[in-house]
Amino acid sequence: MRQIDALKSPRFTQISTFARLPLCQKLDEGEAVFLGVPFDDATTYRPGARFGPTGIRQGSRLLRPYNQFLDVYPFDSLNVCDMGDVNIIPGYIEDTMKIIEEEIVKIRGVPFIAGGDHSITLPILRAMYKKHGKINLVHLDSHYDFWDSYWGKKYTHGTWLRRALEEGILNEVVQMGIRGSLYSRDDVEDSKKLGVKSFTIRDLKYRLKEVLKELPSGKTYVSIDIDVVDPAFAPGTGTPEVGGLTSFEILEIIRSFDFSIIGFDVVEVSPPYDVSEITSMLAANIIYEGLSVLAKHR
Ligand SMILES: [Mn+2]
Repeated sequence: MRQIDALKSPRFTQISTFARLPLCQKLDEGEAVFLGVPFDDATTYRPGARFGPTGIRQGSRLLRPYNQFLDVYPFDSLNVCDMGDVNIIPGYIEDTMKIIEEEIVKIRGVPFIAGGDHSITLPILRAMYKKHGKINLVHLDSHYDFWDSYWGKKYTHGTWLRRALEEGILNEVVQMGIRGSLYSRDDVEDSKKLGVKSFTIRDLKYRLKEVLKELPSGKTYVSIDIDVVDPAFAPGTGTPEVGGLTSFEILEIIRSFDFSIIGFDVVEVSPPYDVSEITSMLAANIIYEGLSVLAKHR
């Protein structure tokens, strides 16, 4: 009779950590760590991204140790563990940003962060700057996110990139996947004024190889708004835009990354708007590919 080793079989009901990995025991554990930032008070449309870390952990249960496309065992080779969630303060954006920055500075491993809305990327970048000096940013999103303010307020999920540029913490910035209706033609002009290399969804769909040649080398932070993916493949998000990447396309783009990843986030996953965990599973797989790229290139 065949015996089943309960400890070796996948425990699909255990949902407490990313990919069923161990919880980190110390701040300096792991060459890469998973970290949740469950903050969504800076959203302008649908909320719910505060449940992103939980959803992504749940969507990660089926991840297996070996990545056949990059030929790496990311969890083993990076000794990945789950650091838990940052203790944010609901309703207090600036206090929460301070906490996020302080917490991330303390962590030794490369952080792979599950949002949360996109406002969390600003304090993460501040922490990266403290650790590494000026860094490059690769930003996948359907939105520019460099608007100056919303309702006269400087900190929202659509203004973090403008703030980071003003603070002088970024070197090269490449964003891709931009689409959807805009407030005005000025939005397009602003990317040139701000020195951001912006590629639209058409650039990605019609001439991806050329675009990928424009990516920076050296220390680079990757920020992925799940809404860069088409709502057909990622419905659980706060500000969906139709006509986006497929799930296959985004995984292939990440697999092609050929730079040194110093941090990585996937934001704007909103499980209350998700269907059959489709968005959470994709986000978990995006993080898996990011970990695999780090494992391959270190
Ligand atoms: Mn977006």
